[in-house]
Amino acid sequence: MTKQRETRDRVFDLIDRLGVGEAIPSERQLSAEFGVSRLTVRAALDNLVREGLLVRRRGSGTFVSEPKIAQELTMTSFTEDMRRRGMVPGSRTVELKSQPAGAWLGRILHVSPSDSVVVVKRVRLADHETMAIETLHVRASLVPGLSAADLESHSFYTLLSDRYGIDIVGGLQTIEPTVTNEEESELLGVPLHSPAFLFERTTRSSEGGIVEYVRSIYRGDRYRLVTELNRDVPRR
Ligand code: 16G
Repeated sequence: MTKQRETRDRVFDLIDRLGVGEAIPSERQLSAEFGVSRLTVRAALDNLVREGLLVRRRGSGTFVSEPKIAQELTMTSFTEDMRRRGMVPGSRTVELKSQPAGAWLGRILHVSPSDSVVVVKRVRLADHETMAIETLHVRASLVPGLSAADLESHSFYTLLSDRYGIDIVGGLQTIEPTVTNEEESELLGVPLHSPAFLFERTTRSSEGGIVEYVRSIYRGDRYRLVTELNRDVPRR
C-alpha cells in the first residue's frame, strides 16, 4: 500500500470514531502520529475534503462533516423525504410572485403565454440547515390563494392533494452538475462556486396535465444520488 493510501485509511478510521462536527488533529500531529510527511497528510486530507467527509474552516481547523444524504431518485416530496430520514423539514419562502407564463414557461407548463403563473422561491431546510433552493412554477388557476406562509408550514404536495384535489403521479427529472452563483451561495450559506446539483422536474397529475416545473439547486456537499439497479436477465 502506498503511504498516501495508508494515511487516507487511517484518517478514515479516525473520522469513523469521531462524531459529526468534531475536529481532527492538526497536520503536524497527524504526521507525527502516522510517521509520514506533512505533505502526505495534507494530500490525504485534501482528498477527504473533496469527497465531502471533512470540512476545513479557515483559522479553526478541519472537522468531520455531516454525512451526505443518499437521495434516491423517486417522486417523493422534500418534506416526505426528510421525515423518512428522521429529520425535521423546513421551508423559508424567499419570494412568491405571479407573472404571465411567457413563451418558454408556457410551453413547459402547457399553458398559453398570457396565462398567469405563480413562481415561488424557497430555501429548503433539514434540522434547520440549508439543503436546497427550489423555484417552483405552477399555473395560477391550479392553486388559487396559495400564499408564501402556506408553503412555510405545509408541504406543497400535501397542499396540492388536500386543498386543491390534485394528485401527482409521475414526471420527468433531469440532473446536472453546477456551481452556486452569488445569490444561491448567500441563500445556502456556502462559499461562492460551491458544487451543487441542478434538478429540473416537471410533474404530471393523475388527470394527465402538467402541474409544476421546479428548478432546484441542491447542495453538492450534502447530497449524493443513489439509484437501485435492476436488470432483466435475458432468457437463454
Ligand atoms: C421535491 C421536488 C420538488 C417538489 C418538492 C415538494 C426534487 C428535486 N424536487 O423537493 O419538485 O416541488 O419536493 O416538496 O426532488 P414539499 O411537498 O415538501 O413542498
